Amino acid sequence: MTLKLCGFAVSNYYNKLKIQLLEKEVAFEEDLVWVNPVDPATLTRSPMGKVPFLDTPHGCISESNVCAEYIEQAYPHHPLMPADPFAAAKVRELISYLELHIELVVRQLYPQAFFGGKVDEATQERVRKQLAKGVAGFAKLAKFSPFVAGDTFTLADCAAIVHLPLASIASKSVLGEDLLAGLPVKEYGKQMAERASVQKVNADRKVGSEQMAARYAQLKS
Ligand SMILES: N[C@@H](CCC(=O)N[C@@H](CS)C(=O)NCC(=O)O)C(=O)O
Repeated sequence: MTLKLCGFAVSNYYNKLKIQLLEKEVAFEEDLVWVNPVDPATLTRSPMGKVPFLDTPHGCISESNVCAEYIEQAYPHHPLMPADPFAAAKVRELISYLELHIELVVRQLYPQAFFGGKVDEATQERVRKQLAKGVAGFAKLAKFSPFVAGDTFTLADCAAIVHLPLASIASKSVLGEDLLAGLPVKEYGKQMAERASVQKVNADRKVGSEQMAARYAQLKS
């Protein structure tokens, strides 16, 4: 059985793993799994009903960072984690900052930024403060020289290229201010878009957005 990446192509966490698999040239299939609402059968594969998850010959694995570490260990060719323990910890640190202190914070704005909803003022103000703090912390660690962790493409780039542009767009559109403006998000995005893996993910995301819109229209009717 081939490794299956499960989820949908609009999800940033899904695309993080997809870029990793493409960069490492690991053979994989994609299994389209939606959330909101979650099919009860999905809970047997990903107990929190979240995507992405991996369906491996040994069973399913959820949580994208656990999946990413599994992929690195199970497919050690084209490593995206440094062999040196300290350097590897610095890559994990960058991913944690990106996800805990930027993505999870700004995610609270997504209903208004991307789904036609409204985020109340109190939430906006809370996000503004937390996001400013998270971005300042990440800025102290990120190198962008040219990659997030230094001169080598790592797992931190798989995360940064999917999370940073989204955070920047959501911040600008909901808070009226791009709190990531001090980071070279555009330049970095352009440079990463030269990679075949990122081009594929971006093209598939467009198709995925159309599928998602059609699905919501169907659910409403
Ligand atoms: N910590 C999770 C976050 C994944 C996540 O939030 N996925 C979103 C799609 S981008 C999802 O499944 N949302 C549905 C839900 O939270 O119920 C991971 O790293 O895999």
